[in-house]
Amino acid sequence: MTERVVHRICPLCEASCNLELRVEGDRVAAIRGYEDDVLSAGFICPKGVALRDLHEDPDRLRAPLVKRDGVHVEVTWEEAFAEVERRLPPIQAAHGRDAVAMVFGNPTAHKIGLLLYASRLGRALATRNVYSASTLDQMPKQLSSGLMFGHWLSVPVPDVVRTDLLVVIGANPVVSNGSMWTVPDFRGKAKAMQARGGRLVVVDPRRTETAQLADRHLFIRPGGDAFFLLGIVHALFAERLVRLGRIAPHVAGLAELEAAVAGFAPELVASRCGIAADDIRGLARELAAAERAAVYGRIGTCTQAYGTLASWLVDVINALTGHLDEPGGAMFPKAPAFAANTAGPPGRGKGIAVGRRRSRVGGAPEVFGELPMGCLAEEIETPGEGQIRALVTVAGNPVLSAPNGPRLAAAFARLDFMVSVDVYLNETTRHADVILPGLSPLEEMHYDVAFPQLAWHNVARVSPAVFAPPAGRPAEWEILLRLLAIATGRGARIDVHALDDELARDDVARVAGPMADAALAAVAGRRGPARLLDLALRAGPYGLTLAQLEAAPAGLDLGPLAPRVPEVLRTPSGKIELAPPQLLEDLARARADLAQPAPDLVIVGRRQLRSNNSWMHNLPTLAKGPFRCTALVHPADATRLGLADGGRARIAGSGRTIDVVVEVSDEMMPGVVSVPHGWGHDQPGTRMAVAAARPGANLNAVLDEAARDPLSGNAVLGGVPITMQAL
Ligand SMILES: Nc1nc2c(c(=O)[nH]1)N[C@H]1C(S)=C(S)[C@@H](COP(=O)(O)OP(=O)(O)OC[C@H]3O[C@@H](n4cnc5c(=O)[nH]c(N)nc54)[C@H](O)[C@@H]3O)O[C@H]1N2
Ligand SMILES: Nc1nc2c(c(=O)[nH]1)N[C@H]1C(S)=C(S)[C@@H](COP(=O)(O)OP(=O)(O)OC[C@H]3O[C@@H](n4cnc5c(=O)[nH]c(N)nc54)[C@H](O)[C@@H]3O)O[C@H]1N2
Ligand code: SF4
Ligand SMILES: [Mo]
Repeated sequence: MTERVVHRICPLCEASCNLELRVEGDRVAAIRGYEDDVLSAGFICPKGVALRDLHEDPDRLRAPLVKRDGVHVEVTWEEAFAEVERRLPPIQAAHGRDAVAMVFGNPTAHKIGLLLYASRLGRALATRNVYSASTLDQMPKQLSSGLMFGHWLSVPVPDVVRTDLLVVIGANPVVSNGSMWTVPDFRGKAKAMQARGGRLVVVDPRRTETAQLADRHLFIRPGGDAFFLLGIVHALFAERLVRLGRIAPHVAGLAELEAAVAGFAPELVASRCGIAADDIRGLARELAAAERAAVYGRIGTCTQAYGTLASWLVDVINALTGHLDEPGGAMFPKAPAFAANTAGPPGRGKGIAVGRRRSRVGGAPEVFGELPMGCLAEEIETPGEGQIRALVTVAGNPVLSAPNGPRLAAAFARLDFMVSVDVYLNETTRHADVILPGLSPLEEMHYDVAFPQLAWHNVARVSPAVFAPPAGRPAEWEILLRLLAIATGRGARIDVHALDDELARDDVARVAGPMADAALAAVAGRRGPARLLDLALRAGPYGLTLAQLEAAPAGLDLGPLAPRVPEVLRTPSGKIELAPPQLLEDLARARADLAQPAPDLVIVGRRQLRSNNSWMHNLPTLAKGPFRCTALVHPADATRLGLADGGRARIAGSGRTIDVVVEVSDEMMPGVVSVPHGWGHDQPGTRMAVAAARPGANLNAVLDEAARDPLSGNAVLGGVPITMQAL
């Protein structure tokens, strides 16, 4: 048997670790971290090891399924596409383009074929009904970054290897391995910071794994972040601690900002956020005094009613304390390809637009081309012009990942047609009439389109496929192109490679004009995502080629993060907008809410090392060990409510209930319960034997799909009032 060692970037989370695989014949014998990698330097987590389980999982779909008489049966690819062609175009013809909706899930962001080609399909469908995990996740951060810096992905990240003070709010990177921040081995980097005298401060309603590593942990009342951060901004102004430093000439709105935070002194916000005024002032002074410091906020600061305000204030504080765009502060990575903030004339741009259209039923504004996931069910259920009658899902499981999943499941069941590009028959895809499975990640090349734009260090890395795809199996980009051909009336039998040539030619002609032929000739011999990548690398800020990346399996080191203001900006003013009018207006909502008393009991989410949202509970190496879908309850709450450790309890919220196992823990802030999301694998008609053996409960069943941050449309997933009683 031939044995070989190959390298492959892990597609499972944003850390993007490069892994070393020992391969024997057509089997993976072992997986470990690749020590020479320029970004991840040997780091790996249990999910990376589980890539082998994923590759081998007998439940992972390898052939398309079509639902016949309520049961999913295997069919050929021709039959599957013929079924789509028989059913989708008539719905478009009878009811218009908006009658077909698209849902993109999290893995779309991790696979170049899905990301580049699902957006092609979305454009071709030309529907207003586009939904994604972004409005369950980071849309507030993208919106605040867009308003401040001019582009949706111009998001500053902590320069962790040079900072002396890192404040982490609503994130648990020791477990999640970082998000909107590509930072493999966060723990090692945090410890190195502490070893050189730096401090880690964590603000979280749970004493998380990251908080346990911290020099200081502050409990915060869920949903209180905007108030806490406003208190810091107020203190910075009131105590004359503001110093913009080098970016001063590039900043607009300082006076407006100072006026707008007038009513938010630390003493006034303290009870709303659950953090004492002295602690707020103390942190403001510490940040202002630190030579190098960065504030980082993540999903806890986004998935709440003031997500956009909180996301904005994080970067406002970085700017006011002289730490934005400075080494050791919050900096903008410079990606080798696909980054809008390296394209076009530097320093100024069109900025972003929101609300170009509104959702039909709820009137929610479009943000970054999408409508809030919380609007999807009502758009399917409500009759009238523009009602959704057909759905295309790509790598998404909203029945478990979106608030009020049960309502979504019922809505999916009444669609005229649903097609899912997905690798499992799960809680969402069981409603699909056709399921089209992609390849195993190990059978595809890999390049991270988004994450080099968010990485702790500038790098360029690509991985070739580890195994050749099985004969007759299309790649996901080919599946998506065939769907595109069906949706645009060109038929299921189209030559997808000719179509790909045509689309690539159109793209290049748009950006390269008369140089298009030369640009295409340079990448002749490439097709699909690899061609688009080669074109993007060549047009990128380092002028690289795909061949150069292929020749460097450990990656190309493009250097530490470097200051980019003003070149990175794409705002119409050419300035960093510290006080966007939409955000100042939204402060009125916060002001009116200042006196809101804390509910008796609220629920928040929790990520776990051996889990990945809703879809990796079927992999044996991850699923083994103690049952993890537990509700963490503070001892005082447990006593008050008569809950016993290990006992069962019923959680009621938003008019629905789930039953959970209680784990009494003083990690929790009193009055806050923590339950992981992505569980609830007890639906009939799914095919995930390992997950079904220990299904857990769906946290999102007790959350409210109508609760949103009105600016970004992002779902409120934390701080939701619940009641709990022993069973
Ligand atoms: N209450 C609560 N809810 C949450 C969160 C929370 O913190 N609390 N977090 C939210 C966040 S941040 C996110 S990102 C979402 C995630 O929610 P989703 O976007 O729904 O993503 P996953 O749950 O990861 O489900 C991934 C889907 O993609 C499929 N899949 C896996 N690999 C592939 C592949 O290679 N190709 C294809 N085509 N399909 C694949 C899986 O089978 C599954 O159906 O959940 C959100 N929901
Ligand atoms: N192992 C593992 N890794 C993952 C994932 C996974 O499911 N498993 N999911 C991936 C995905 S899709 C994402 S988006 C990232 C997310 O990455 P992180 O943002 O690091 O996500 P969490 O670990 O959920 O951390 C969120 C923290 O916010 C806290 N919190 C809840 N409500 C509030 C609040 O109102 N204010 C504050 N300040 N804190 C609050 C929670 O207690 C929790 O500790 O992780 C990714 N990585
Ligand atoms: S940290 Fe993320 S990228 Fe790294 S091995 Fe684990 S899942 Fe894969
Ligand atoms: Mo996410």
